[in-house]
Amino acid sequence: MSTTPENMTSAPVVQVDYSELIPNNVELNSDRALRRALERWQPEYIDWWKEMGPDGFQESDVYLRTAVGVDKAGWAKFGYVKMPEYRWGILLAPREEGRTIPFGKHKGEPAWQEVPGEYRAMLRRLVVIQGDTEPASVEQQRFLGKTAPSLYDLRNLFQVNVEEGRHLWAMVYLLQKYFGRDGREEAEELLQRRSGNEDKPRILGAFNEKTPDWLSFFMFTNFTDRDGKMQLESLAQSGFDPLSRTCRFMLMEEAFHMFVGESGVSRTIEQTCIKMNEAGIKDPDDTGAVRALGVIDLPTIQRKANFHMSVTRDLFGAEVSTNAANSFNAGLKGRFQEVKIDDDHQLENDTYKVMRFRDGRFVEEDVPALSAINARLLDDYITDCQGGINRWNKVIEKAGIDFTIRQPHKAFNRRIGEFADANVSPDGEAMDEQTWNSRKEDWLPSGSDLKYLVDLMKPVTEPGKYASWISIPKVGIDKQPGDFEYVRI
Ligand code: BYC
Ligand code: FE
Ligand code: FE
Repeated sequence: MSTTPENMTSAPVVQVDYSELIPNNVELNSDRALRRALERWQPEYIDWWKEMGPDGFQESDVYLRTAVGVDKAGWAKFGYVKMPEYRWGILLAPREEGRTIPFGKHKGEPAWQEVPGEYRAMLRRLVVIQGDTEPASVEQQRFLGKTAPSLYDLRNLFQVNVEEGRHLWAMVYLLQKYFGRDGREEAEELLQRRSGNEDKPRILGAFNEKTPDWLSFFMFTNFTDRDGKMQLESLAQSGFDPLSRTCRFMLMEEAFHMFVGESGVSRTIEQTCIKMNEAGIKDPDDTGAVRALGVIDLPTIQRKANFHMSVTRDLFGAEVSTNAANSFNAGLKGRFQEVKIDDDHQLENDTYKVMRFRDGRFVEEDVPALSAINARLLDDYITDCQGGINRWNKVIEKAGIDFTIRQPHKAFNRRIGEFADANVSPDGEAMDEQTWNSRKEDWLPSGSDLKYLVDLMKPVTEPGKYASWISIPKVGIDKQPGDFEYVRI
């Protein structure tokens, strides 16, 4: 999996100052006001972490990776850490000398080192929305430690959690450094909203859903963290240089989150196939027989994937969006791998084909490319998802089982955008609401699927041992041996 941002330069290693309360490579020492603001926010963050971060395990030693620099070759080190003592730092990718704004109406002008006044509100909104997702995911994953299938998986959960915490730090740094008093207020509010809370929910839909079981966690880190990758990559193109540099470094951490997701689902599928073959079960739809083996049947895995894919697609916003056109035009948020695209990067005269839903039918329409920025990113995302799904299908095929995991139709189960009001099956068949309601349990996890999964999740805490439903990983983290004690509980 190659998810490294393309425009990383191999600049000299900028060592991080660890004598500081807040490790950083942004010369925090020389900016007293910012330093004070961050040092005031830090204890509130720790309170939030203790209240809403992983339930239990706060005193355990966890074998974690900590970012210690921004050089591609050696940016992280491994060691046992108690999570509340993790060194959440502020790390920006090296500044590229002479960087210019790569797209939009300011294309070619020097990249902004300060917030451009006319775009302040738009920029702040993007940073706040990005920042809000990071603690939200930690909150969603809060109880999973209690049912981890192994110490290896438990450690990976915590690694993802502390890094999402660091991503929150990254956005809070931008808010506090560049947005003055309202930035500080936004930083406070990022610690006050709560995933799934009726009165003060997180901003985007998918981040208020539950992550009740480990298959959800793996689907989330594969599909939803992948939205994170796409969005960060688009923000990494930004003409606002501090945002670009922050996102470029975040992307280096993001690759591991998707690894956890893709390999987690893959190991789940593999174990199902192994057990089916051992028991001589050929029919993947024989749910009762498959579940009796203590593994997750493939149709349930497909339904879980359907749920996470559709909910995550909503995170791209409306396919046709003036917000997206404005932030592209302003040079704040680009397209996926903007600098690699061969066009004028201004799009004033271009169109993009968008699938729309008109009078109960799907039609392709040419839409002004600027308005279709979200549609294009969603298309890129769907392409990006397919690679991992193909690898899952190889596992099934190798086991000789007749089943294929598929991406549902773009319009399936959507709440935002073009298809929000449509009722569409995974195969793309439009229907009335009543029919949808009577059939949706064929396509989305049912109450009994979820109950089966929750009942199946029993913690395994002996080093080198794994729950019945998941296979053993091929290699350890940091090349550790199979019986390594990743978490000392
Ligand atoms: N839920 O023109 P529209 C990650 C709102 S994940 C609720 O359609 P726009 C991570 C929208 O806010 C990456 N509301 O959309 C992953 C707007 O409301 P207001 C997170 C929604 O603005 C795993 C209205 O609908 N980063 O990092 O073009 C673990 C109309 O907006 C939703 C970003 O998303 C929704 N799903 O695009 C940890 C990047 N969708 O303002 C972390 C920053 C839309 O009119 N955000 N609305 O009241 C953006 O670029 C854009 O805000 C969006 C929406 C792509 C999200
Ligand atoms: Fe993140
Ligand atoms: Fe992530």
